[in-house]
Amino acid sequence: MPHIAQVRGACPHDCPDTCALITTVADGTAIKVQGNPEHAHTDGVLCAKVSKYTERTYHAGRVLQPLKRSGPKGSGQFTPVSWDEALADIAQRLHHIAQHNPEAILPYSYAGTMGLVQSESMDRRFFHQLGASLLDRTICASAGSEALTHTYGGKLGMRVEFFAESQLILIWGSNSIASNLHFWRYAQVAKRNGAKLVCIDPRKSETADKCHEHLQLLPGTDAALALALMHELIVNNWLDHDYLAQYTQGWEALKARALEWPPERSAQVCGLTVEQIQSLARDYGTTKPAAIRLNYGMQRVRGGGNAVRAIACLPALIGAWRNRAGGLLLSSSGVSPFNRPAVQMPQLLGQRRPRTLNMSQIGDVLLHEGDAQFGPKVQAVVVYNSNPVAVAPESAKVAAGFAREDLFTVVLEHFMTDTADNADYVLPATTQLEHWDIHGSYGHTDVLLNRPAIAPEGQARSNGQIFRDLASHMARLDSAFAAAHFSDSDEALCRAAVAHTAIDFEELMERGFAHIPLPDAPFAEGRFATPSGKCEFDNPALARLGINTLPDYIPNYEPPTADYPLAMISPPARNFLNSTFTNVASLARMEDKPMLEMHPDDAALRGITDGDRLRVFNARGEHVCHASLNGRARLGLVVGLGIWWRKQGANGTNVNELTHQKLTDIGRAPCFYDCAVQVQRIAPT
Ligand SMILES: Nc1nc2c(c(=O)[nH]1)N[C@H]1C(S)=C(S)[C@@H](COP(=O)(O)OP(=O)(O)OC[C@H]3O[C@@H](n4cnc5c(=O)[nH]c(N)nc54)[C@H](O)[C@@H]3O)O[C@H]1N2
Ligand SMILES: Nc1nc2c(c(=O)[nH]1)N[C@H]1C(S)=C(S)[C@@H](COP(=O)(O)OP(=O)(O)OC[C@H]3O[C@@H](n4cnc5c(=O)[nH]c(N)nc54)[C@H](O)[C@@H]3O)O[C@H]1N2
Ligand code: SF4
Ligand SMILES: [Mo]
Repeated sequence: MPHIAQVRGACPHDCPDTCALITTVADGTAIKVQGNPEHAHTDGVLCAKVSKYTERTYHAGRVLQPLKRSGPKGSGQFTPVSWDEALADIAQRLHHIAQHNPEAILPYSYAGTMGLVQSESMDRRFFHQLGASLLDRTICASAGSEALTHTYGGKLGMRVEFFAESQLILIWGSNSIASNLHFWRYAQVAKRNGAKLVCIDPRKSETADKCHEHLQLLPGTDAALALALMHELIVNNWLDHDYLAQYTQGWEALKARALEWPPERSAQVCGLTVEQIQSLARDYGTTKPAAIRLNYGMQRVRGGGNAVRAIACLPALIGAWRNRAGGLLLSSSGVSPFNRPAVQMPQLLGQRRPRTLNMSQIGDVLLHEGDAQFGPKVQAVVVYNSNPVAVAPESAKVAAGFAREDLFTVVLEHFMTDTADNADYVLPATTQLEHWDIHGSYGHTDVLLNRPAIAPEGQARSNGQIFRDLASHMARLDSAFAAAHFSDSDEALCRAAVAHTAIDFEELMERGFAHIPLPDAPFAEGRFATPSGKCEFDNPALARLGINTLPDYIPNYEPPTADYPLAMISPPARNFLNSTFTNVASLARMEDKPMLEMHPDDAALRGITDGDRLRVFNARGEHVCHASLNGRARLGLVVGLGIWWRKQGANGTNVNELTHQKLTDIGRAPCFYDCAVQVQRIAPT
């Protein structure tokens, strides 16, 4: 009889759902990964991607031993080496650079795994001790998060489970079925109880298909829509005057701004009809409880921060916050109880104040020669939990940066991604089934513990272990790295994260999850986390940042032009998670190949039929893919679902060949969905 065990864990992916997992292990091999039925949000259900987790874990392409580059940069030629050889050499190289210029070393990481230990613990201690450049982690959510913080005082909002009790749900800039499945399950309960669902999205997404109404606005025009909704709430007096008077700041000023936006004006800007806007305003002004599931899809444009501020004001106008099933949810990560300073030890920087480099401009950063303002040229980059060559904007520059022969690059990875191809060393990392971690969530308000279900595959080591081992090699060159805090185990780091908080580690060990104690309706009686304690419609602090203190509509950087007449967005494909899973055969088959969704009229104008091979291009570059006339793109819009690896593309590029490195109004974030292109059919040869 095989020995069967069931191990509790957490999904590590960058997804608001943070599901609780149960892995079935037979004689040391993981045979099944399922949702934990005891965890209410997960409810025993996983998405298609993580249901296939064993296929990814035991994938033949896993990197299972340290690799050293043996050919030219980017040639993909590597030789296996021992851990000791790799770590000793890396420590030497980093130490050598750090002696003269620690800021010439740059860590580059994002949320390939969201666990606190494997994404922001021992790595931070290591780079703080070194004095390396700091990384501004802006690639996903900082426009929206900072905008929300400038309005509510934090990344706070409705509890996701209470959407089940709402009577009206605006699903705004979110393809929930694809990217927030467990929220969608609550919306379905509400729908069965008579709620109306409205989707606000330029693309007719899988979610739009299932909503009662769909407002297919032009990308980057959400602030104009929100201001017109306010206009209608004001002229029809669908306002909660008492809530406005007690719990908001700057109402008179916001009112004056909103009155500049009659629906006729917004309809023009948004590419909607006046009736659509009036009807949405009527629903929003007269239905209780009314809830907004705002998501990050609408903040990847120049005015993304202002748009989030405008939308975030809406619930206060109608007093929606009074009910636990009313209000808005963008991110719940502000309730995290984790003791990050204990885990990351910023004090290891001492008196040093290294520069901060923006990950969303990694192309320009790596190509910069260095000067007084920028500081030293980047000489070494250590990448983990991210695949910048595929996911960062304007990838021709990113690829050129990583191809620099004089850049020393270390990549901790599971697979030979586009980024790993450019490494000097690739270090094999464990997956979630092989290591400890602890997780908060940005879509619900529980904490989860992940225990290792199986032993590390091959010679893989956890990120935590790799930075501990690197520190122990550094200790031979610099005694500061011999300190005891460089030996804390991954499990000890999990414990330290919740020590002296409301979360009981023993409960996590037993059940795998714990609830953060919270009120049902966070802003029912104001109590915003802002300096004024109010919802800050008008936020004077923004003036110091050079930003309009009232939310405003800011047009896109790249409105369509004669040369590039089509707006391109590139939201996630349902069966991939950013560039993760694109190499898992069963999932890649479902997404088929890189596609560009087009409106049939835009296609006909260019002699394009469904399935044709296309050139999508602008002044920055060109991407070859295939036409999909599936009815999802509106007129004037094309949609390149992401994010394939560059090397999977027909001409060795992906959609980010076309995107630019300009930043959002608030939050210094990329503008992936603010991008104009032209499309041409490629004649079959
Ligand atoms: N299956 C799957 N799930 C994922 C991911 C994935 O890659 N695959 N990625 C994860 C990550 S990292 C994140 S950040 C989230 C992302 O998920 P979301 O926060 O939901 O954001 P996006 O998927 O970028 O975009 C969501 C929707 O916004 C629409 N949109 C684009 N531009 C605009 C606009 O200007 N206005 C409006 N109103 N809508 C617009 C897009 O068409 C898309 O349907 O999902 C996570 N979940
Ligand atoms: N055009 C366009 N570009 C986009 C977006 C878009 O919508 N359109 N979305 C943007 C968004 S929202 C985001 S969040 C970023 C995401 O960009 P990234 O954060 O780079 O996410 P992934 O592409 O999933 O790459 C994560 C990598 O981490 C690795 N990994 C996972 N777990 C571990 C681990 O435990 N250890 C180590 N060492 N490695 C691990 C995986 O194998 C994977 O290769 O992309 C952005 N790029
Ligand atoms: S990717 Fe999201 S929906 Fe899928 S298992 Fe992970 S947390 Fe759950
Ligand atoms: Mo993201």
